[in-house]
Parts: sequence; structure tokens; C-alpha cells
Amino acid sequence: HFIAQCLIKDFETRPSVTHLLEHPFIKQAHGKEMALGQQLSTLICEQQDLGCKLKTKERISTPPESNSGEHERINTRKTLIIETSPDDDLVNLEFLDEETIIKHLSKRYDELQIYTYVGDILIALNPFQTLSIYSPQFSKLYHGVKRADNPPHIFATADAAYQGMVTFCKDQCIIISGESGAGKTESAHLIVQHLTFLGKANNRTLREKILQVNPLVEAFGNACTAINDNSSRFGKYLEMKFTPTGAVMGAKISEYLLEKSRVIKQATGEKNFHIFYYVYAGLYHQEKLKKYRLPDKKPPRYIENQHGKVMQDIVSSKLYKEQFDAIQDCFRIIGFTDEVNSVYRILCAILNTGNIEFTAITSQHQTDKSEVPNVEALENGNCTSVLRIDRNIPISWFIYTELTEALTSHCVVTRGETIIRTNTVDKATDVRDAMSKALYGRLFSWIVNRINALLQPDMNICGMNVGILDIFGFENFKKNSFEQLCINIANEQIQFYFNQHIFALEQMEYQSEGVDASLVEYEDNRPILDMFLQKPMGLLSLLDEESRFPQATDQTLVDKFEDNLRYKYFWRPKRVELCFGIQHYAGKVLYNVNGFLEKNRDTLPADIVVYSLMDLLSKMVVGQPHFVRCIKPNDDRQALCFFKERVMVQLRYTGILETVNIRCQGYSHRILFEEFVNRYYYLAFRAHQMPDTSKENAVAILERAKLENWVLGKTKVFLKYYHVEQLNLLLRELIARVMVMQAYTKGWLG
Ligand code: AOV
Ligand code: MG
Repeated sequence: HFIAQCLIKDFETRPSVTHLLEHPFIKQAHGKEMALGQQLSTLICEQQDLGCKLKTKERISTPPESNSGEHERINTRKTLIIETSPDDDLVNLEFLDEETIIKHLSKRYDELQIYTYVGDILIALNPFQTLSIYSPQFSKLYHGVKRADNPPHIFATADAAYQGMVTFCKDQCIIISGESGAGKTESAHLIVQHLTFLGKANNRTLREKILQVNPLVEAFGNACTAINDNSSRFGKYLEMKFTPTGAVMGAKISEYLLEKSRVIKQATGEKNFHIFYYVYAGLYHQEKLKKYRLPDKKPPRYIENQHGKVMQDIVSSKLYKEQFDAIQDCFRIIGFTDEVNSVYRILCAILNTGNIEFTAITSQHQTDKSEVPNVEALENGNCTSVLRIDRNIPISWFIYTELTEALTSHCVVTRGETIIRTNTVDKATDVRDAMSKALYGRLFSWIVNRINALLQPDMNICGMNVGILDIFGFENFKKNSFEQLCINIANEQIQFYFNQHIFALEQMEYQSEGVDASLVEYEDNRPILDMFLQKPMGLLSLLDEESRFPQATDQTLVDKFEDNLRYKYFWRPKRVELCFGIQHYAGKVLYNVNGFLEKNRDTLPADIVVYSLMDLLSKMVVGQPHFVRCIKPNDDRQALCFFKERVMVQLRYTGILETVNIRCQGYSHRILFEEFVNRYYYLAFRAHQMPDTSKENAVAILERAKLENWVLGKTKVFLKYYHVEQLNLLLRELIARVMVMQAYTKGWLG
């Protein structure tokens, strides 16, 4: 008691303790003064609790949950031990070569330690089984602690981003990369889950709303592919919005390049977007197919796969029906109203549009006997009536006529004159499909916008963000088309962004600041990006140009590529018609140009699309990036199967070995003296002192904090990734102490 009294005196003599109260950490608790005392005692107890637990390193053994027989057998042999180990961070290893890294990753994977650090970067191996390491117990463990105190975890990355945001009032972004099926989307979910926990979603409704966002947009934007049953077919940047004190207050999604062509056609063994099956199965079970004019004997063409038996598959699948219910819940929780019925209506209209058949009939007015599709299907009204287009109502009649005309005819402008020509059956079919794609694309954007409106934070509060980028992963199928090209170019850009942050910017700064650090060589994919993006001779510009020629064909396109792209990354295989190959950072891919021109005309021109990703990336550059590298340990989606060669390839192309090197030798944090002193002066000076933001004072702080191995540049302090963590922790501890004193002085803690 006496000591407490003395401490209180000490603090009372410092008038600028109130200054400290301006700090976000304090504000966080201070917002609710009445509850502060209680909050403080819980906070302190929690920290002590955690401290004890970590010191004694209790072994919390939790057998992974499982429901499949095969997994059960494996899992009974494995228990998960929550214990740190020296190889948690590859940077700590004494020998650093590929073999050693693989050996450690493999051993760890065997022990179900799927996460490993490379400094501040997280490697996540796909476990291909449900693990019980994402429970609330784990959420509590990864809450404002030092990274090295716990085994590596995706929650730790979320925690680092969150702490970075509240401590420095700075936006953060988490970039998740990895090839298709590596676990990016799952990781993104877990990050959102943990951020809602950290963001003290006091408002339970808001928390639940945010948690429904991913499942909802993924029902519309994900599909089963040959590689992944829940493959993202669009890029997604989810920003979680927080108040200055770190409470969640909203969210915003940006979508990027939805693969609309999937609506009308899917490759063998693949499926349409999930939502179509959910809705068809859901309406079937509610006996509402008739209401939406959907066929009930045979599924609509767009969701019928080539191997028959599909009606059974769809309607007897309990899963689809359950998913339909789940999606209805998502809509309701997020706050959609009756508009949901319009969403179903549009989805059904798309399915019905796909069923419009055109038959060739010869028009009396046409002498050239061109084929005129009949519009019987349209008149039957399956598509139009679902869209509420009724030709007996004047306004609708107008739209109805326009729609009919749009499907069955097209305009040609010759010598200033506009001529209407009737469509051939093929042409009409193309138009029909284009309409379906457009409808779906607009619907998707509408849903995203609506979610954003419903989750929009209070505009009066100037808050901060943690953004999470989860795009479609690198793909290499047996047959690759325009969609794969777009997806793989996007991945090249993400890789470039990673390289920039991990290698290029860092090394440039050593040089400009006169810091002596050995340079690490890495594979720069800039030349490949140039080959795609350069104007006017990059691959995408050439494609755009060719798309504007009415006479262009697949052959002229691939010839044009061959004539103009003189890069070692491009080649034209000899015996394969209409194909070209690209040596991507992640491997060789052979593309078939069939349909490129059409798809490029149909989507936004390719280079606009690639702009928009650049926009997204440049938006992220503002925030502090955190990287998660997902790795797929095998191609058979098997639990506990670590295929060494497969992992090796991914480690190589993601530059993990180089990353380990630069994290060992390099200084990932470079902070201006001024910023550094402002951030950390409490650690070495009295709160009211307000020291000069000079180099000397920066050094004083570093020495007082007993850090080693830092370096001074001309204008900046160069720190290792773990220094910042140590500094932040010291700062937090200090502030917690001040808070206790405050609470004592005010009598809250009795
Ligand atoms: P992706 O996002 O990287 O692929 P997903 O996140 O969809 O890959 O993961 C593929 C599958 O791996 C999931 O459906 C899960 O079955 C399994 N999985 C991944 N991570 C975990 C985890 N942490 N725990 C349990 N299972 C996991 V793509 O979207 O195709 O690029 O376009
Ligand atoms: Mg995904």
C-alpha cells in the first residue's frame, strides 16, 4: 500500500500524465471512464494470467476435430501442442539452405504446426483438415503479445496488424498470396474472425454482420474448379474499419475482375457459381420452382453439367439446401430486406435466359435466306416474366420489344447508314449469353455495393483500416484461357508488390541512407510485367488492338503476339495450334487463344482491368503491409501429406530463401528520427519533457530500451522486425502502468 502511495505521488507530480492520456491505448480504455477501473483490473489480470501461462509453458493439448473417418484415424495419432519452438521462425535457424528449410517445414507439418514465420512474414501450409486452433481460447492467446511468445499463427498476423494500427494510428493491410487451393480464402476468414475479436465488437450485431460478409460474397463469387471446390473467381479487398480507439465500426469490400464467363459455360468437371445451385435446390425444396418459372424435371442448361445425373445431384444434396438457408441468414443478418427476392428473381431469370432456344427459320423478307431465330422461348415468358417484363403493360412492352430486338438483330453502320440485320442462331445465342453474363456481373456489383452501404461506418468518425487482400491464386490447368491469363497477371502483380516491399525498397533505402548492409539477390519479375503491361507493345495492348479489328481471328492474334513479343518469357510451341506459352514467376503456362478476342471485347478492355488492380495496390501502399504466404503441401488435398518437391517449387518461386536471408541481414523497419522519437519518447523521457526529435534522442531511447543490432542512417533509425515489437511491448507495458496509477489516484481500484 505504501509503495502504491509513493507511486501515486510520483505520478501526481507529473502534470503531463494527461498528455499520455491522449495516447490511443489509453483513450481506448478511457472512453468509458466509469468502467475503466474494472476494465483495468481485468486487463491486468488477463496479462498476468497470460504471463504465467507463457512462463510455465503449459501444454494445452487439443486433438483436432474431425468428422471424416479417414481423418479421424490420422488425428488420433496426433495431438496439438501449444508450445513455442526454435524453428518457429526460419530466421533463427543456424543453417539456411533449401534442404534445411524444407526439413523443418516438413517436421512441423507432421506435428500439425502449419504456421511458420520468416521474420515478420507468415508461411501457412494448408492442413487440408479441420484444426481446433481457432477457438476463443486461441483468440485470447494472440492478443497484444510478443510474436515469439506463442507458436506462429494466423491470429498473430491479425494481431500484429491490429496493434500496428492502434499504436501508430496508421492503416494496415494484409496481403495473402499463394496458388489456387493453397488456403488464402480460409486465411482471410480467420483474419476477419480474429480482428472482430480484437476490435472488441461491443456491438454484437455489427460483429455478426461483418462475419457474414465473406460467406455471402463468396456464394456469388466462388465456384468449384478442378483444383479447389471453393475457388475464388474474383479478387477481394476487405477493409475493416476501426475507431481511433480500435473498436470495429464497419467494413467495405472492393471486388475485382469477376470471372463472368463461368455463368454461361464451365470447363469439364467444374461448376457454375455456388449460388445458382443453392437457389435452385432451395427453391426446389420450397416448391417454388414454378413460381420462378424454372424447369423442374431437368436443371437449367447453365447448371447442368455434361455428365448427366445432375438433377439428382442438385436436389438431393442436403448441402445445397442448407447453404441456401445459410445464405438467407447472411442476407438477413447483414440487413438486406425484401430486395433479396429480387436477387433470387434475377438469378432465376439468368437461368431461364440460358434456356432460351433459337431455331433457324427463313424470313420471308430476306432474300439471302439468313437464319432468323424464333422468339418463342421469349414469348413463353420464362425469362421475361421473372424479370417482370410483361408485354401487356405499356412500359414493359417497350422493354420487351427492345429485348427481343436485342437478341435477334444487330446494327451495322456502313457509309454513315445504320442497317439492322437479323442475327443468325449462333449470333443470337452469343447475345443471349452476353446478356446473362452482364446481368450476373451487375447483380454481383449491386450486392457488393449494398453490403458496403449496410456496413458503412459513421462518417463523422475519422477511423483507421485493416485491409485484407484475397485474390484468385495462380492457376495452371490442362487448358488455360483468357481468364487464367488475367488471374496469373494479377498474381504477377502481387508478387511484384511483395518483392518491392521485401527487397527493392529496403535495399534502395540502405543505399540512400548510407547504411552498410549486404544486398540480397532476388528474382525480379518486372520484365514479365512489362511484357504484359507496356504500351503500346505489351501483350495486353496488342490484345486490345486486335480486338478492335473486325477481321481479327485467333490465328491473327497469336501471330501478332509472336511477331511483337520478343521476350524469353514468351514462346510459341511448334506442334500446338493457336497456343502460346508464358514463363510466369510461378511456372510455365500454355494458353489457348481460342475465345480471347471475344472475351476481351466482352469484359472491360484488359488494360483497364489491370489498372484497377494497380489502383488497389497503390491504395495499399499507403498502409503498412503484412504478408501471408500460403503453400499447398500436395495436389491431392490430403491431410498430413507433405510432398517435398511440390513445396520446394513454391518456396523457390515465392523467394522464401531470399526472404529468410534479408530478414536475417536486413532492417525491415526504417523510421525517421522525428517519427521515432515522437512514438517512443515515453520510454526514455518523462512524459512532460517533450524532447527534441533528434538523432541523439533516438539513440537515447534505443539504449534505454536495451536494444541491440540497430543501425543509424542519415535521417532514419534502421530496425530489425523484432525491435519494433519489443519497443511496442515496452510502450504498452509502460502505458498500462500509468493507467493503473491513474486508476489508483482516482480511487477506481479501491
Ligand atoms: P485459395 O483461396 O488459396 O484458393 P482456399 O482458402 O479456398 O484456397 O482453401 C482450399 C481448401 O483448403 C479449403 O476449402 C479447405 O478445405 C482447405 N483449407 C485451407 N486452409 C485451411 C485451414 N487453415 N484449415 C483447414 N482447412 C483449410 V483459389 O480461391 O482457388 O486461389 O482461386
Ligand atoms: Mg480463394
